[in-house]
Amino acid sequence: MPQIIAIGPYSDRDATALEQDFDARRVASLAEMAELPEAERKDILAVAFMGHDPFDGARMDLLPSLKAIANFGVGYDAIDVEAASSRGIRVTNTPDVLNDDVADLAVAMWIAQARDFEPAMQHLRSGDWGRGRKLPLARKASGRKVGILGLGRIGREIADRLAGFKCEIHYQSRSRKDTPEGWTYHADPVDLARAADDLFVAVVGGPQTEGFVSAEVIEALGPDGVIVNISRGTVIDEEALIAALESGAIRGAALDVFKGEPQVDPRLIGMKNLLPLPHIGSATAETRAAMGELQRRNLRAMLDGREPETPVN
Ligand code: 8YV
Repeated sequence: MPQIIAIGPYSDRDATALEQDFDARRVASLAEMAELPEAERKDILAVAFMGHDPFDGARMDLLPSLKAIANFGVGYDAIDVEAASSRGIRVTNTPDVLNDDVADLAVAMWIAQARDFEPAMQHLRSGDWGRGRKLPLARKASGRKVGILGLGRIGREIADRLAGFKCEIHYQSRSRKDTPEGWTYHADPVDLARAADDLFVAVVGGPQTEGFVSAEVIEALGPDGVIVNISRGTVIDEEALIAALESGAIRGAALDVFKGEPQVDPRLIGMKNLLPLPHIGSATAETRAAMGELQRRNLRAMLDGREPETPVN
């Protein structure tokens, strides 16, 4: 019976490596794992997990021999780590290897919003440019006051890039960080939004940050502000964001993540002042390869009884 199970939509490369190196059985989702007969679940020692469906205590209990969960991703908000710890299950994630990609994407989305990429492309594709029609002017990106919510590994990479765009850097974090001179710390997210022209959401997901970007934060940003979210959909009060985008209380938003994704609120999909992307922050061949390798090194270490490289608990 299999001892390793790989759960999630792995690339061919990662699927092959998991099958060859670990003799892993593969299933598409936690729901599919739950459907396996007990005889095929009871000896499973480790899960290579990829996805965002809740991996809670009840699902862990379906795998009574489980000792390790190696998550494919830096964010592990889908995994109930407390439930894992109380069952003696080790959890690992894949930090750092994706910082560049996620920060690149955040900055790209911010520029695309400021410079109105979508209407500009539409202007060309529709033939309006060729017909000599006028395109309204966009807005400058460089030199803005930017607020980074969460100056962790990814938030820091975003801030470093924006400093190169001559931006004034403001940030909010649980504690003041060691930063270059001139970066301004704000203890409160509303104060951060008030001080910033645009807001980048880079805090971790999970219950402790749910709705952190509240109606008050969104309003404090003001009618020229853009919100960029590369973290988790749960961090933003999506109802408040939809209301602000509809009323023009903010200029726009660029979201790579959504509440309840991959289902996206249909009101968001149709909005002209929203740039939506289907959670592609880490989705480059190079970074996904590095994430897969780190996941497998963690998995191997846990199976061998060694300390994994990037433990969560
Ligand atoms: C996902 C992510 O891991 O690392 C994270 O936290 O959200 C992404 O990189 C990826 O979408 C696979 O689920």
